[in-house]
Amino acid sequence: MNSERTLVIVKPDGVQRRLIGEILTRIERKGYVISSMKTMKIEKALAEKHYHEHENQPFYDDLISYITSGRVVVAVVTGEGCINGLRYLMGNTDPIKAPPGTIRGDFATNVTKNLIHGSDTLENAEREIALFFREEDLDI
Ligand code: DAT
Ligand code: MG
Repeated sequence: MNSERTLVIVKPDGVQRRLIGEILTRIERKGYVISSMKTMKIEKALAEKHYHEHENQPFYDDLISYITSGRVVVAVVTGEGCINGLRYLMGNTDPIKAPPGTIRGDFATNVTKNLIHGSDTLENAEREIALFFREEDLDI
């Protein structure tokens, strides 16, 4: 099985609640590698590109104002099957439906403040990684 890469964002409430370590520990414990990482505040234009597929959704404005509301951690995570594997670690988008043992199931109650982003497909992973990182900075 080929190694994959995916984009992870610890969202603003994850940073504010001091859950960066907890979340990254779970990703590493699973066996994935955090191969590039930075903290930043996402500007509105970048948030809109990242979430463009949701632009017609009723929750879009809340989503953009939330993801731009504070510092985040952005990371490229690599490993065998890590795109879907990370989605399992995250749990359902709505934390109420995310079982205990998942990041959202253990630490979140609110669908907007659901702590973590992980790419959902290979295409989106590559698209999102290119929004946040320069390829030459990943090639280490
Ligand atoms: P995910 O983050 O699990 O990939 P998504 O891509 O469908 O979920 O949606 C992106 C984000 O938008 C999600 O993390 C939180 C917000 N969101 C999704 N569905 C929502 C809803 N029904 N009400 C409010 N916010 C929602
Ligand atoms: Mg998504």
